[in-house]
Amino acid sequence: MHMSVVSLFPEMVQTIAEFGVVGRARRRELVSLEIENPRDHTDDAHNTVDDRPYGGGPGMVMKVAPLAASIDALKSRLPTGSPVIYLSPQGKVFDQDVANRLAGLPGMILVAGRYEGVDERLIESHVDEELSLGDFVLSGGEIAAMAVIDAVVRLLPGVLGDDESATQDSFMEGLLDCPHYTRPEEIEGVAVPEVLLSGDHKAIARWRYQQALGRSFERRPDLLEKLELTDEQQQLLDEYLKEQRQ
Ligand code: 4H6
Repeated sequence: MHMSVVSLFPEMVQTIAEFGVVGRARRRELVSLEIENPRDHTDDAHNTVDDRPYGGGPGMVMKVAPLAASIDALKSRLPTGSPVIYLSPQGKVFDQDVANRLAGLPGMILVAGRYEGVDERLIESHVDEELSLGDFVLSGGEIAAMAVIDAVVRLLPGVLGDDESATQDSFMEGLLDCPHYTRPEEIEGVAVPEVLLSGDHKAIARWRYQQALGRSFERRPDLLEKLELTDEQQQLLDEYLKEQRQ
């Protein structure tokens, strides 16, 4: 897959993309990453990429021309069918379903905004999709773009080893994860749940699934509403809630 980012801080993007799962995927050439700096697409002496907002007010707005030239340059080098995605608080919410859809594409161009964002006409003329990580504000779009890259790259075939694949379990899909424990068996009087030491793989799988259901119900009821529980799932959840109350 061919990833690319338009950013005024290319070193920031480059550095994040050297580590962990994404860094390894790049070294194995499962993913390519190109970064385009709008400042390299200016023609004035000061390499101006921003200007004052029409209508007045504080802050600056990113100019169309350097961004458009950056996107056009990347488009000429990326496979057709690579959409331009702008990360902003005004976008549709990015979730695992969106990540799965993007993982099926040949590539993408992620546009990271700075200042107060970009001139709206750039969005109209050059952006295919506007995405948001959620209802919070970052100082720039780079970290949001890197979050999208990370979430998508880990879905690509061959990127995660068998050990790392979190959702081998189609069961657990759409639920919060169960709690995890490692050695030692006891820390300051707090023991690992007994079932995890039992060696009973069926009982362990049942407990983990019950924990996932219970925690989802308590912390993210919106996730359970999307699922529509079977009688068996409802029973497991009822048992979890009964045990919590004791
Ligand atoms: C576009 C427009 C994404 C990008 C404005 C980006 C949060 C998210 C940005 C801005 C982002 C998200 C500039 C607005 C700084 C606030 C960069 N913030 N901002 N939720 N910031 O995905 O001021």
